[in-house]
Amino acid sequence: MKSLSVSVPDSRTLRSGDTQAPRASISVVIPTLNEAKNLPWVLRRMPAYVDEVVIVDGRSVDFTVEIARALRADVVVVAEPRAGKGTAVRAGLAASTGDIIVMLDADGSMDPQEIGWFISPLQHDFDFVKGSRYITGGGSADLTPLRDVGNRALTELANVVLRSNYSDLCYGYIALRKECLDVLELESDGFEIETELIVRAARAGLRIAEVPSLELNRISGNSNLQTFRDGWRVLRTLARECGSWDAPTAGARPEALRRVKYSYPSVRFPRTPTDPQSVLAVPHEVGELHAQ
Ligand SMILES: Nc1nc2c(ncn2[C@@H]2O[C@H](COP(=O)(O)OP(=O)(O)OP(=O)(O)O)[C@@H](O)[C@H]2O)c(=O)[nH]1
Ligand SMILES: [Mg+2]
Repeated sequence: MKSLSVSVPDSRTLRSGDTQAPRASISVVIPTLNEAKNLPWVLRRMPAYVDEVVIVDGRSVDFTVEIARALRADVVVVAEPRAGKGTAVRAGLAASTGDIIVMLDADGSMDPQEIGWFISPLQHDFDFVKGSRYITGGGSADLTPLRDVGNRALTELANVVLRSNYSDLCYGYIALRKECLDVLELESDGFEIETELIVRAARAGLRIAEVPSLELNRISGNSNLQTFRDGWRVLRTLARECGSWDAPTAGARPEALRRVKYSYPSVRFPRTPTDPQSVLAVPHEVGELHAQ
Protein backbone atom coordinates (compact mmCIF):
# COMPACT_ATOMS: atom_id res chain seq x y z
CA MET A 1 0.00 0.00 0.00
CA LYS A 2 1.29 3.46 -0.88
CA SER A 3 1.82 5.78 2.07
CA LEU A 4 0.86 9.42 1.78
CA SER A 5 3.22 11.98 3.27
CA VAL A 6 2.28 15.58 3.89
CA SER A 7 4.88 18.19 4.72
CA VAL A 8 3.91 21.32 6.57
CA PRO A 9 6.26 24.31 6.04
CA ASP A 10 7.97 25.52 9.17
CA SER A 11 7.67 29.31 9.42
CA ARG A 12 11.33 29.53 10.50
CA THR A 13 12.51 27.92 7.27
CA LEU A 14 10.41 29.99 4.89
CA ARG A 15 12.61 31.68 2.27
CA SER A 16 12.23 35.24 1.05
CA GLY A 17 9.79 35.25 -1.79
CA ASP A 18 7.42 33.02 0.12
CA THR A 19 4.13 34.78 0.58
CA GLN A 20 3.61 34.12 4.29
CA ALA A 21 3.77 37.33 6.36
CA PRO A 22 6.22 37.49 9.27
CA ARG A 23 4.84 36.67 12.70
CA ALA A 24 3.79 39.71 14.72
CA SER A 25 6.31 40.42 17.45
CA ILE A 26 5.19 41.14 21.00
CA SER A 27 6.72 43.74 23.36
CA VAL A 28 5.77 44.08 27.00
CA VAL A 29 6.22 47.50 28.64
CA ILE A 30 6.59 47.59 32.43
CA PRO A 31 7.06 50.82 34.42
CA THR A 32 9.00 50.15 37.60
CA LEU A 33 9.51 52.15 40.76
CA ASN A 34 11.20 50.16 43.52
CA GLU A 35 9.80 46.80 42.43
CA ALA A 36 12.92 44.65 43.05
CA LYS A 37 11.00 42.19 45.22
CA ASN A 38 8.10 41.87 42.80
CA LEU A 39 9.81 41.79 39.43
CA PRO A 40 11.15 38.19 39.77
CA TRP A 41 7.59 36.87 39.89
CA VAL A 42 6.54 39.04 36.95
CA LEU A 43 9.49 38.16 34.72
CA ARG A 44 9.33 34.44 35.50
CA ARG A 45 5.70 34.34 34.46
CA MET A 46 6.40 36.03 31.13
CA PRO A 47 5.21 33.68 28.34
CA ALA A 48 7.92 32.35 26.03
CA TYR A 49 6.29 33.91 22.96
CA VAL A 50 6.99 37.44 24.25
CA ASP A 51 9.83 38.82 22.11
CA GLU A 52 10.83 41.92 24.05
CA VAL A 53 10.46 43.13 27.63
CA VAL A 54 10.98 46.87 28.20
CA ILE A 55 11.22 48.14 31.75
CA VAL A 56 11.13 51.88 32.36
CA ASP A 57 12.98 53.02 35.43
CA GLY A 58 14.99 55.99 36.51
CA ARG A 59 13.90 56.60 40.06
CA SER A 60 14.21 53.25 41.84
CA VAL A 61 16.52 53.24 44.82
CA ASP A 62 16.49 49.45 45.22
CA PHE A 63 17.97 46.91 42.78
CA THR A 64 15.07 46.83 40.36
CA VAL A 65 17.20 47.29 37.23
CA GLU A 66 19.91 44.86 38.32
CA ILE A 67 17.32 42.24 39.12
CA ALA A 68 15.65 42.71 35.76
CA ARG A 69 18.99 42.21 34.00
CA ALA A 70 19.87 39.19 36.11
CA LEU A 71 16.56 37.51 35.36
CA ARG A 72 16.33 38.36 31.69
CA ALA A 73 19.58 39.09 29.87
CA ASP A 74 17.83 40.66 26.88
CA VAL A 75 15.65 43.05 28.90
CA VAL A 76 15.55 46.57 27.45
CA VAL A 77 15.98 49.19 30.18
CA VAL A 78 14.73 52.68 29.41
CA ALA A 79 15.94 55.38 31.80
CA GLU A 80 13.20 57.86 32.68
CA PRO A 81 14.14 60.08 35.61
CA ARG A 82 10.92 62.12 35.51
CA ALA A 83 8.16 61.14 37.94
CA GLY A 84 4.88 59.49 37.02
CA LYS A 85 3.53 56.23 35.63
CA GLY A 86 2.29 58.04 32.52
CA THR A 87 5.69 59.52 31.74
CA ALA A 88 7.24 56.07 32.17
CA VAL A 89 4.64 54.30 30.04
CA ARG A 90 5.05 56.81 27.22
CA ALA A 91 8.83 56.37 27.25
CA GLY A 92 8.40 52.59 27.18
CA LEU A 93 5.88 52.66 24.35
CA ALA A 94 8.20 54.88 22.30
CA ALA A 95 11.15 52.54 22.85
CA SER A 96 9.38 49.24 22.17
CA THR A 97 9.74 47.63 18.77
CA GLY A 98 6.98 45.00 18.77
CA ASP A 99 4.01 44.93 16.39
CA ILE A 100 1.88 44.31 19.47
CA ILE A 101 2.56 46.12 22.73
CA VAL A 102 1.27 44.96 26.09
CA MET A 103 1.37 47.22 29.16
CA LEU A 104 1.40 45.77 32.63
CA ASP A 105 2.53 46.67 36.16
CA ALA A 106 5.58 45.36 38.00
CA ASP A 107 4.01 44.88 41.43
CA GLY A 108 2.65 41.38 40.82
CA SER A 109 -0.96 42.55 40.52
CA MET A 110 -1.15 41.74 36.79
CA ASP A 111 -0.27 38.21 35.76
CA PRO A 112 1.79 37.99 32.53
CA GLN A 113 0.26 34.55 32.00
CA GLU A 114 -2.91 36.38 30.95
CA ILE A 115 -1.17 38.01 27.97
CA GLY A 116 -2.55 35.35 25.66
CA TRP A 117 -6.08 36.46 26.50
CA PHE A 118 -5.16 39.96 25.34
CA ILE A 119 -3.50 38.80 22.12
CA SER A 120 -6.46 36.71 21.05
CA PRO A 121 -8.83 39.57 20.06
CA LEU A 122 -5.94 41.28 18.26
CA GLN A 123 -5.71 38.14 16.13
CA HIS A 124 -9.31 38.77 15.20
CA ASP A 125 -9.15 42.30 13.88
CA PHE A 126 -9.38 44.24 17.13
CA ASP A 127 -6.91 47.12 17.62
CA PHE A 128 -7.01 47.73 21.35
CA VAL A 129 -7.69 45.23 24.11
CA LYS A 130 -8.12 46.09 27.75
CA GLY A 131 -8.48 43.98 30.84
CA SER A 132 -11.57 44.17 32.97
CA ARG A 133 -11.98 43.11 36.57
CA TYR A 134 -15.76 43.34 36.33
CA ILE A 135 -16.70 40.93 33.57
CA THR A 136 -17.17 37.22 34.10
CA GLY A 137 -13.80 35.58 34.65
CA GLY A 138 -12.24 38.77 35.97
CA GLY A 139 -11.93 40.01 39.54
CA SER A 140 -9.71 41.78 42.00
CA ALA A 141 -8.07 40.97 45.29
CA ASP A 142 -6.62 44.46 45.38
CA LEU A 143 -9.54 46.89 45.00
CA THR A 144 -10.64 48.52 48.24
CA PRO A 145 -14.40 49.24 48.60
CA LEU A 146 -13.71 52.97 48.20
CA ARG A 147 -11.72 52.51 44.98
CA ASP A 148 -14.31 50.05 43.72
CA VAL A 149 -17.13 52.58 44.12
CA GLY A 150 -15.00 55.38 42.65
CA ASN A 151 -14.00 53.28 39.64
CA ARG A 152 -17.58 52.20 38.97
CA ALA A 153 -18.77 55.81 39.10
CA LEU A 154 -16.00 57.03 36.80
CA THR A 155 -16.68 54.16 34.38
CA GLU A 156 -20.39 55.03 34.26
CA LEU A 157 -19.59 58.66 33.64
CA ALA A 158 -17.14 57.80 30.86
CA ASN A 159 -19.74 55.56 29.22
CA VAL A 160 -22.35 58.29 29.22
CA VAL A 161 -19.99 60.83 27.70
CA LEU A 162 -18.38 58.47 25.21
CA ARG A 163 -21.51 56.45 24.46
CA SER A 164 -19.37 53.41 25.15
CA ASN A 165 -19.91 50.33 27.30
CA TYR A 166 -16.63 49.87 29.10
CA SER A 167 -16.89 47.90 32.32
CA ASP A 168 -13.64 49.04 33.97
CA LEU A 169 -12.04 52.45 33.41
CA CYS A 170 -9.14 52.62 35.88
CA TYR A 171 -7.19 49.52 34.94
CA GLY A 172 -3.96 49.57 33.01
CA TYR A 173 -3.54 46.03 31.70
CA ILE A 174 -3.80 46.87 28.00
CA ALA A 175 -2.58 45.47 24.66
CA LEU A 176 -2.63 47.35 21.39
CA ARG A 177 -1.21 47.33 17.91
CA LYS A 178 1.79 49.61 17.58
CA GLU A 179 0.12 51.55 14.76
CA CYS A 180 -2.44 52.81 17.30
CA LEU A 181 0.18 54.94 19.03
CA ASP A 182 0.28 57.48 16.21
CA VAL A 183 -3.45 57.89 16.49
CA LEU A 184 -3.57 58.22 20.29
CA GLU A 185 -0.96 61.03 20.69
CA LEU A 186 -0.51 60.23 24.41
CA GLU A 187 0.54 63.05 26.73
CA SER A 188 -0.44 62.21 30.34
CA ASP A 189 2.21 61.99 33.05
CA GLY A 190 0.45 60.26 35.94
CA PHE A 191 -1.91 57.34 36.56
CA GLU A 192 -4.50 59.08 34.35
CA ILE A 193 -2.55 57.71 31.36
CA GLU A 194 -4.93 54.72 31.54
CA THR A 195 -7.97 56.98 31.23
CA GLU A 196 -6.34 58.87 28.38
CA LEU A 197 -5.62 55.64 26.50
CA ILE A 198 -9.09 54.26 26.99
CA VAL A 199 -10.97 57.47 26.18
CA ARG A 200 -8.89 58.25 23.12
CA ALA A 201 -9.16 54.69 21.82
CA ALA A 202 -12.94 55.08 21.87
CA ARG A 203 -12.92 58.57 20.34
CA ALA A 204 -10.50 57.53 17.60
CA GLY A 205 -12.78 54.72 16.46
CA LEU A 206 -10.40 51.87 17.31
CA ARG A 207 -11.90 48.42 17.51
CA ILE A 208 -11.87 47.74 21.24
CA ALA A 209 -12.36 44.53 23.20
CA GLU A 210 -12.41 43.83 26.91
CA VAL A 211 -11.08 40.56 28.29
CA PRO A 212 -11.39 39.29 31.86
CA SER A 213 -8.42 39.90 34.11
CA LEU A 214 -7.78 38.85 37.70
CA GLU A 215 -6.05 41.59 39.62
CA LEU A 216 -3.92 40.20 42.42
CA ASN A 217 -2.54 41.91 45.49
CA ARG A 218 0.71 43.83 45.13
CA ILE A 219 3.28 41.27 46.32
CA SER A 220 5.27 43.67 48.47
CA GLY A 221 5.98 47.37 48.89
CA ASN A 222 3.57 50.29 48.82
CA SER A 223 1.21 51.53 46.18
CA ASN A 224 2.15 54.80 44.52
CA LEU A 225 -1.50 55.63 43.86
CA GLN A 226 -3.44 58.04 46.08
CA THR A 227 -7.15 57.40 45.81
CA PHE A 228 -8.45 60.99 45.98
CA ARG A 229 -5.59 62.75 44.21
CA ASP A 230 -5.54 60.25 41.35
CA GLY A 231 -9.33 59.88 41.20
CA TRP A 232 -9.51 63.64 40.72
CA ARG A 233 -6.86 63.47 37.98
CA VAL A 234 -8.89 60.77 36.22
CA LEU A 235 -12.01 62.96 36.38
CA ARG A 236 -10.11 65.98 35.06
CA THR A 237 -8.65 63.89 32.24
CA LEU A 238 -12.09 62.61 31.34
CA ALA A 239 -13.42 66.17 31.12
CA ARG A 240 -10.44 67.40 29.14
CA GLU A 241 -10.46 64.48 26.72
CA CYS A 242 -14.11 64.71 25.93
CA GLY A 243 -13.92 68.46 25.50
CA SER A 244 -10.71 69.38 23.80
CA TRP A 245 -8.99 66.41 22.21
CA ASP A 246 -9.75 66.12 18.51
CA ALA A 247 -9.29 62.55 17.39
CA PRO A 248 -7.22 62.69 14.19
CA THR A 249 -9.56 60.14 12.69
CA ALA A 250 -12.77 61.73 13.96
CA GLY A 251 -14.18 58.44 15.19
CA ALA A 252 -13.57 56.48 12.01
CA ARG A 253 -11.33 53.46 12.30
CA PRO A 254 -7.97 54.64 10.91
CA GLU A 255 -7.07 53.38 7.47
CA ALA A 256 -3.58 52.42 8.70
CA LEU A 257 -5.12 49.90 11.08
CA ARG A 258 -6.97 48.09 8.33
CA ARG A 259 -3.71 47.05 6.71
CA VAL A 260 -2.16 44.21 8.69
CA LYS A 261 1.38 43.47 7.59
CA TYR A 262 1.95 40.43 9.75
CA SER A 263 0.37 37.21 10.86
CA TYR A 264 -0.32 36.71 14.55
CA PRO A 265 1.45 34.18 16.71
CA SER A 266 -0.60 31.19 17.54
CA VAL A 267 -0.47 31.46 21.30
CA ARG A 268 -1.63 29.03 23.90
CA PHE A 269 -3.44 30.39 26.91
CA PRO A 270 -2.00 28.74 29.98
CA ARG A 271 -3.86 29.28 33.20
CA THR A 272 -1.63 27.95 35.90
CA PRO A 273 -2.57 28.51 39.54
CA THR A 274 -1.34 31.88 40.72
CA ASP A 275 0.62 31.65 43.91
CA PRO A 276 3.07 34.56 44.11
CA GLN A 277 4.95 33.08 47.04
CA SER A 278 5.76 29.88 45.16
CA VAL A 279 7.79 31.71 42.54
CA LEU A 280 9.21 34.49 44.64
CA ALA A 281 12.61 32.95 45.29
CA VAL A 282 15.32 35.22 43.96
CA PRO A 283 18.21 33.58 42.07
CA HIS A 284 21.64 33.35 43.64
CA GLU A 285 23.28 36.30 41.87
CA VAL A 286 20.39 38.60 42.76
CA GLY A 287 20.53 37.48 46.38
CA GLU A 288 24.12 38.69 46.45
CA LEU A 289 23.04 42.11 45.22
CA HIS A 290 20.72 42.37 48.19
CA ALA A 291 23.51 41.47 50.55
CA GLN A 292 25.71 44.34 49.33
N1 LIG B 1 9.11 54.35 36.19
C1 LIG B 1 8.10 54.65 37.03
N2 LIG B 1 7.19 53.71 37.35
C2 LIG B 1 6.17 54.03 38.19
C3 LIG B 1 6.03 55.33 38.75
N3 LIG B 1 4.92 55.34 39.55
C4 LIG B 1 4.40 54.09 39.50
N4 LIG B 1 5.15 53.30 38.69
C5 LIG B 1 4.93 51.89 38.35
O1 LIG B 1 3.63 51.81 37.79
C6 LIG B 1 3.00 50.59 38.17
C7 LIG B 1 1.66 50.89 38.88
O2 LIG B 1 1.93 51.56 40.11
P1 LIG B 1 1.24 51.14 41.49
O3 LIG B 1 1.91 51.91 42.58
O4 LIG B 1 1.20 49.67 41.62
O5 LIG B 1 -0.19 51.74 41.34
P2 LIG B 1 -1.56 51.05 40.97
O6 LIG B 1 -1.33 49.65 40.52
O7 LIG B 1 -2.28 51.95 40.05
O8 LIG B 1 -2.26 51.09 42.37
P3 LIG B 1 -2.48 49.88 43.38
O9 LIG B 1 -3.69 49.18 42.90
O10 LIG B 1 -2.67 50.57 44.69
O11 LIG B 1 -1.23 49.04 43.34
C8 LIG B 1 4.00 49.85 39.06
O12 LIG B 1 4.71 48.93 38.27
C9 LIG B 1 4.92 50.96 39.55
O13 LIG B 1 6.21 50.49 39.87
C10 LIG B 1 7.02 56.32 38.39
O14 LIG B 1 6.98 57.46 38.83
N5 LIG B 1 8.02 55.92 37.53
MG1 LIG C 1 -0.40 48.22 41.62
